[in-house]
Amino acid sequence: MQISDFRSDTVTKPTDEMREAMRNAKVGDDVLGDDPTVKKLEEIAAKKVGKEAAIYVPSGTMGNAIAVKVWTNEGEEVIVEEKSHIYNFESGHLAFISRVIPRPLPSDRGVYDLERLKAAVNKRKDYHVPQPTLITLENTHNFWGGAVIPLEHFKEIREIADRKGIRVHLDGARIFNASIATGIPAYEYASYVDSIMFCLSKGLGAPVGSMLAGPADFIEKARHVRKMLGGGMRQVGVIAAAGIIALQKMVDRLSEDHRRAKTLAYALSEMPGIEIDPENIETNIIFFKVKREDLTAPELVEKLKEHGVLALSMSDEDIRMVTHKDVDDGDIRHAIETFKKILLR
Ligand code: TLP
Repeated sequence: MQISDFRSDTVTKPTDEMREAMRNAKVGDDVLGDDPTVKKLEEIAAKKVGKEAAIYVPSGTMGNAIAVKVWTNEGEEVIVEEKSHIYNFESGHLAFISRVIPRPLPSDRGVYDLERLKAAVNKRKDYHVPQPTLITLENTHNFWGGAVIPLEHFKEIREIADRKGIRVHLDGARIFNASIATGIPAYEYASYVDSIMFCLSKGLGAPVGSMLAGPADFIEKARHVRKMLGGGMRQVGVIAAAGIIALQKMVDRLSEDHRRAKTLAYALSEMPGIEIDPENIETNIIFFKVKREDLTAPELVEKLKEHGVLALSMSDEDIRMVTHKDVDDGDIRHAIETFKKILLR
């Protein structure tokens, strides 16, 4: 049976070129600072996003957790978007590791309401009141269906943060999807934030790892926190080698994933009992609602699976499908035909 896996872009397998680079990677003990492949990856990554330095971390979650830990003191407030990954889907590290108070704010597709944001930032200086010291942003925004945050919004947030002297951290797990969708280089988005985390192991196809980039002294502190969290790895050039290929060779092809997501979204918009606005699909993530008497989202996911189409149900009504390098036009046709079989009966 043909298996078409739309659960996430994290399911992508390393390319042959990556495996070859991994086999031949020059390695050393990275905790002692002498893995040349990791050093090279960190230099390339910092340059890509226009920051002084970068550090290789095992996961996006660890990258975000380190950033919050370095920028904040316990008891301070961190502003998060209410559907953001850092707030909802990272096992509560804001509270557990950094001991900060998340202040969730509503948004329009990941774009904060500026008045609400200003009010949250301009808190009364009073010893009763926890003070915000960090604003977080997510681009593209996962649970807003891969929405791209406009560059203009980055400028507005920078201004608000600067007026109060507070930091901005970008969860840019899929920053290159945003960049390919808009033509705006990743370093331009990153120029408005103090730190950025981005993933190598999602659409870019590397097997493991994310990068955290920012000012050199921030990255020095990040090295200490990474070690504390058990993220210091030894001959890790073996996987960093795949990360280098991810950054150098796998960015431009993301446009194919975006095209396929659009095709799938338009087809879904014509199915009975499926709610989706295909115009909103800007990158590689599709969320849609199942509004049928006879079928919940988890039940539909089960039926899809019987035909080899894998998707994730996110609630009783919501399904997420993600396109990536390991699903091609044939997989899109397979998915559309399967939806028809199930829904047009
Ligand atoms: N996202 C995963 C799941 O956790 C949902 C996925 O399949 O999309 N920021 C954003 C915006 C993310 O989407 C993710 C992972 C992370 C951070 C965390 O990255 P990892 O999984 O490497 O810890």
